[in-house]
Amino acid sequence: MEQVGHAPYLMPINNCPWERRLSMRKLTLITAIALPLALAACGEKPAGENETAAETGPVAPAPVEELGMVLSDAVVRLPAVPGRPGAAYFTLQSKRDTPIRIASASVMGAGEAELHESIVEDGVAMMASAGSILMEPMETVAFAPGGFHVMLFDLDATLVAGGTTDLTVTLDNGDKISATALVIGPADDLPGQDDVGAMSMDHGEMAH
Ligand SMILES: [Cu+2]
Repeated sequence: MEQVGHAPYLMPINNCPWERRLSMRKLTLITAIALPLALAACGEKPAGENETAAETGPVAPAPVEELGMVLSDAVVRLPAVPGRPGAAYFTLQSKRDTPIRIASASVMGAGEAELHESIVEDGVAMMASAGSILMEPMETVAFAPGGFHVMLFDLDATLVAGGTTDLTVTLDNGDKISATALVIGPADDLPGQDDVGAMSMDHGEMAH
């Protein structure tokens, strides 16, 4: 039986410069998103949330539902320094009535991809391999800055900001769910991120 859970290595988050920067940017990002939502909630634009969000940043590709799973908000963020790793984020919703595990993820144009989790140990932000990630029936798991993310290595030149690529999530039973991922630059905001960060952290404790 394959061991799951955290791999025995940790790296300082400053090996992951976009993560460190993103944690500082999160407040700015939340403010930028909360404001238009608050305005929309005032009744100014009854059904215009998506349009409002689109005006402030890139538009997330449509969700894909396959095999009882809904994959949405797939984004690939390019590194600030070419040659360094990039990161991928997405939201996966299970509509299954049995638990499943996310075993791996891959991105077209990235030579390698690892499931990582940002954590804080002794007050220091670190990241570690996330192993395989349990999804309970009907659970939604967000891969977002500050929590789970996919680290992408060996990015090729086909990945350019403003373009798209394919992101595939593989479950532990071999099922694969693919969606179009938006490629954004290192300084671009993630589209559609009004529920990121802290809320994804409760999936972090894997009792193994
Ligand atoms: Cu990482």
